[in-house]
Amino acid sequence: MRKLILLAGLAFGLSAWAQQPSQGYRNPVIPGFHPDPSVCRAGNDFYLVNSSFQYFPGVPLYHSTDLVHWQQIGHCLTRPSQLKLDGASTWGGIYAPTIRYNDGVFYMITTNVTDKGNFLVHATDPAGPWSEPVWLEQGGIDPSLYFEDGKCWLVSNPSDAIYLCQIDPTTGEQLTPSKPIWTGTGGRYPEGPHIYKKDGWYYLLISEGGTEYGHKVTIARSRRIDGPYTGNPANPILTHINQNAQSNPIQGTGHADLVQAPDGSWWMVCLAFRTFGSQHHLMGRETFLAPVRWDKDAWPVVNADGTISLQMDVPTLPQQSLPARPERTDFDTDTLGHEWVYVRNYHPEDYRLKDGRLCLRATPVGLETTDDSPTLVLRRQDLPNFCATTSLRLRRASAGDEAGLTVYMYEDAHSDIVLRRQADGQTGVTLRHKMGRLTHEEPLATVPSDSYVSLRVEGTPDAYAFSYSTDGRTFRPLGSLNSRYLSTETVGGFTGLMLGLFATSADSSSEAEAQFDYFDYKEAR
Ligand code: 6LW
Repeated sequence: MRKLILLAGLAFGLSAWAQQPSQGYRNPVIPGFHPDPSVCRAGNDFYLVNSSFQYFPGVPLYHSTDLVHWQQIGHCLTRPSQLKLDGASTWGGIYAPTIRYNDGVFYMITTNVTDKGNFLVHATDPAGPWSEPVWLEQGGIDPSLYFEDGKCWLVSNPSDAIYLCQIDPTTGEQLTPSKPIWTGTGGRYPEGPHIYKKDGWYYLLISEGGTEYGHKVTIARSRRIDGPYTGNPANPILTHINQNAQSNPIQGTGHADLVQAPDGSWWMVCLAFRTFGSQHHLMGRETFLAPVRWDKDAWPVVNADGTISLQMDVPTLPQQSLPARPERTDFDTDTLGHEWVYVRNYHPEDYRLKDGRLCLRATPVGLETTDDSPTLVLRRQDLPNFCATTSLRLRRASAGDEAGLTVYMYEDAHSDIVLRRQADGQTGVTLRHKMGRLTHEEPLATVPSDSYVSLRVEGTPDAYAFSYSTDGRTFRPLGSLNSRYLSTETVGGFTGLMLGLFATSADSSSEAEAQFDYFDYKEAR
């Protein structure tokens, strides 16, 4: 009997050991507005890029060794000669990029819908510098590259099909006619194609259904790169449009890319959005990770049932956590971190870091115009619950000059806490909401001119609450906004909410400058 108990104990112990909780991870792996992820591997390192639309620099670039923890190492498009964003809005500028590594060279290919369409840049060091654009002939969006035997193939979607051609990636010259190779399984907008080769098959991964709630990932294969391609009978391989994901807070799963780790395991990165309460989302499309089972000669299976979750209890590569992000930006460095971006073709001369302050020159370009680039520097909202605070003063301001803190989706959708110089020399603080043709402003409160005033926004999935303080301790409420009014479901667009610091002048003769002492951004619970 004792032996039996011992044996049973051993069996229990062994099975508990076999079911050791894996390291697991949380999705999204890159939170906040990070759509259209594409990933490649070089040795033990993974690199990932996202689309960036109207923002400069363009195409954020991340590095990881475990696919779970990603650190931004820069952007691919950092010079005006690589990125023209005249008039670009949330539907303009840079669409889905692809990153590939071949023979010691990194390639990033993308579309600037506001410029001449598809182009690639290349670099030997992914941290840059990246080359000048090499413009390509084949149109459509979501270009991707596939390299084999010294040849370089390009796929994109010039019409409602995926087209393939061979190119010279150095000159951009198209070497073969564009050929349609697959239209997908009938979902609208077949897009986001990537080609991989495995077990003698060419696999063509695409997305269909549009980048909203009906999004899905499908796959086809062929023995020849130019087809004919046969769809997987089990398509879609990832979607949340089905019953098994109807209550999942993650929706819109699509636009995926596959990568194989050094240990042979396969992984998928994709975009999706996190819905809150009444089915709205605020932080744009984010980057998610899923394990993929891909047996020899078989079709790939994403996370067993083609859905993903916030908490992923699966084995991962050995995880390397990153240092915690500082909550305070003191502006005591020579340059801003990679997380800060500008809108359109920005004017570097309007931004100065000096004596621990970020100084913004007020110009007559308002936040609501697409004609030019306002003095506005932003970072992504990547926490559902946060508190952001800044402290600023207006210098040399005339009547109507203003500066402040904005919760910004794009020029037609933002809420701003504004510090404004009045005609009588006093300074007012107010809250202004801009929703398309509707502008609403709360009554002004008066604050001391020339001294620092703290402005704060606290965000939850339901509301943004705005307040100010003249002593940095006691905050007085200015008002709040139901977050739904700034959500993608309400205002549309391809981007997500950003937190921005801005300065605008009433006329071009103004010499006003806003001096920001710090920017705090912390998780609130
Ligand atoms: C992108 C397309 C898409 O180019 O949305 O989600 C477009 N997929 O593939 C803009 O991000």
